[in-house]
Amino acid sequence: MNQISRRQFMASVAACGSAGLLLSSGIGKAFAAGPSVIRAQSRTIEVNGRAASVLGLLQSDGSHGITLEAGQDFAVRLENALDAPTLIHWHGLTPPFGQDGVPDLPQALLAPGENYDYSFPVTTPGTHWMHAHTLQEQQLLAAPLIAREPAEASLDEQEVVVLLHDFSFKSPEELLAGLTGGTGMGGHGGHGMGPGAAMAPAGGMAMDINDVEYDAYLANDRTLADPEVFRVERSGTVRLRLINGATATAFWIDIGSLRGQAIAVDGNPVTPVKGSRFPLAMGQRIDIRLRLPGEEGAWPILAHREGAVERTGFVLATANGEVKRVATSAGIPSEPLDLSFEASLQSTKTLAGAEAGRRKEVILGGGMMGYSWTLNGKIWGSHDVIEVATGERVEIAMRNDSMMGHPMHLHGHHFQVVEIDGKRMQGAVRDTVWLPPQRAVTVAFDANNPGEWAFHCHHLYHMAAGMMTTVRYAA
Ligand SMILES: [Cu+2]
Repeated sequence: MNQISRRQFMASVAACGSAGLLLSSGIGKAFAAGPSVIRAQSRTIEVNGRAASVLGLLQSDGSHGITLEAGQDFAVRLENALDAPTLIHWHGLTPPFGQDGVPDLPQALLAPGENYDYSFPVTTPGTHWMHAHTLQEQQLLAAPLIAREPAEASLDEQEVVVLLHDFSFKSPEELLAGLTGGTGMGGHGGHGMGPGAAMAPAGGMAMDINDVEYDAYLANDRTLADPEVFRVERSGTVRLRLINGATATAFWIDIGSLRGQAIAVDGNPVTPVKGSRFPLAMGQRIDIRLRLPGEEGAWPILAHREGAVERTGFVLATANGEVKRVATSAGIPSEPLDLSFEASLQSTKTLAGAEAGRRKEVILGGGMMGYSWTLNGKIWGSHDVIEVATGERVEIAMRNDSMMGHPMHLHGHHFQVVEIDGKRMQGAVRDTVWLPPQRAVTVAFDANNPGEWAFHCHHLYHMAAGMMTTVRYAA
């Protein structure tokens, strides 16, 4: 299929109502005509047959999130149409300090009715996303942010963008209180050896996998009872751009019988890795290129909750492919996330060859008891700032001494995974890396974007319970 008919095909797919395909929304939109507007607003979706009042980040044409081309500036007016203060972080972009969207680092929350114009060059193309850096993230204040490489426009492949989430009819404040015992600190929230606990690794201690029980798991706001169906072509090529926007849930992505390969993580290209199951922690993204069979059919793409039976997903189906119902329970629990996929990754670009000028050790600690999570023994507020110097290559050597996995995210930079459990490597370039219990991962980054940048666990409640610090350097 040539490019023109591809575009026509995709346009017809869009016309059929696949709102999740962010087709051409914002592409090539003349920023000269002014910034794109993203409005933080409330909206209603249906979950498990009930109306759910959630939040969203919508453009005026109703599309969720934004797609733009690398090389263009990120020129976005954020409008707060909520009745509460908010601020949005551009996860995966590397704006100058001041436009990162983390409350008080340094920008203040926008009051209801307030706007802010963001403008900076997009230097890190790829599959990214935007989300509130507050408990509002749990209320689905999150959306795709896709920065396409211009060269990708000429590829004969269909793009499918899906944001995963975990959903509760409870408020995030209620969920947090359930974990902390309602005191902010202390208490145990009645967790114990529930469905998320157990599994005994080498040390024989119990490992905690999931600490929040949700009412549903969503893929583009939908469950498997009513999944989004993307119409695809026989023998076509599809690029999945998958975003784990869940606040407290890691997934295994399962592409079933299809043949696929991971081609990028957190927006950064990797040497393709074939597989049928790929781990995706909170905050992370994965691009998977799929080749569809030559016959009619329908293929569910599933996101299986780590260490549990629940799953969500969406369906790729040819024009006449029959879509069958997939149960929301897989019947048997999935494995906990591990580092075998991470260890197989090789970036197609490496950071500039400089030796690390500085190595900082960060111990991940804390636990379900008292629901306190720490970096180097400290919680946010009494944290030790990680001081580095402009221009140096910095390594952050993380070791997880806790019994729960943590997706660690550094703002303002992309880093390279250079060591797993003491073994040196030229691993993936990414912005969020998974630290399973009792494992060690070292990442390296170039200090080329001065400021004071959040560095934290991307499990929302771990962050809220203290698992955050900053990396700081002056220009
Ligand atoms: Cu964590």
